[in-house]
Amino acid sequence: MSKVPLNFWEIPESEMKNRAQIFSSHLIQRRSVRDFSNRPIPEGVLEACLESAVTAPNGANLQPWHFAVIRDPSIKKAIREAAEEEEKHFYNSRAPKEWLDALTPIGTNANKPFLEIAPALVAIFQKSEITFADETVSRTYYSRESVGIATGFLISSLHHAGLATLTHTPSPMKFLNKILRRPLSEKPFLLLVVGFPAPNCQVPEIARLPTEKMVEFH
Ligand code: IYR
Repeated sequence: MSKVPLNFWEIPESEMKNRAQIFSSHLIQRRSVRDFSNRPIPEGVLEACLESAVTAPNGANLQPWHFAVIRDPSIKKAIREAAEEEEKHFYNSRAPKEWLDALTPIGTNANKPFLEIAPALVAIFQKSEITFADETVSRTYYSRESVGIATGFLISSLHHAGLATLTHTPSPMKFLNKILRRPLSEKPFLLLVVGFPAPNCQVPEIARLPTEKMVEFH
């Protein structure tokens, strides 16, 4: 394989810690939002954030992801109806009691009005195979890790751009293949709800563990 020089973005050492702290002080403000406004997303913002998402490191550079952006109200409605159907089963029978107990402080239930109210949903698919331009097919590698990292990039970019998100995972999510006409070789990974919070939006009062409880240095 031919190689090209790395275009490394050198930051003066005296600025590095400050930059890291500014970044974390902004990321710390991110919260999952469940009460969305129908305020439209300014043009080009979501598109630019998707440009960031697809830069994620990924297995063998096969880029094993597909992002379906849904703004059409009739498709959002179909997704809400299908998701609520699955969620009803989850909350009424499928979820073990410990799981429901863990969710009590968050206050979630089977109603998902935000799937219709928020201006955009991004359905993220994990590809098990890739078809190249010459129509040959390759399996993908580390696709779950790759898609997870790309989703993290997307969530961070959207937050940085001034938008709120919710990582929504109705289970199972097969209905997304049907509604969005994606092949079965693509597994729905996550449904990201994107928009502005509703005026006076409230979020659960949660505490994050002290960082030193989760990080160690050797
Ligand atoms: N998918 C369900 C349940 C749910 C699960 C977890 I883990 C959460 O952090 C939040 C909700 C729902 O969306 O309601």
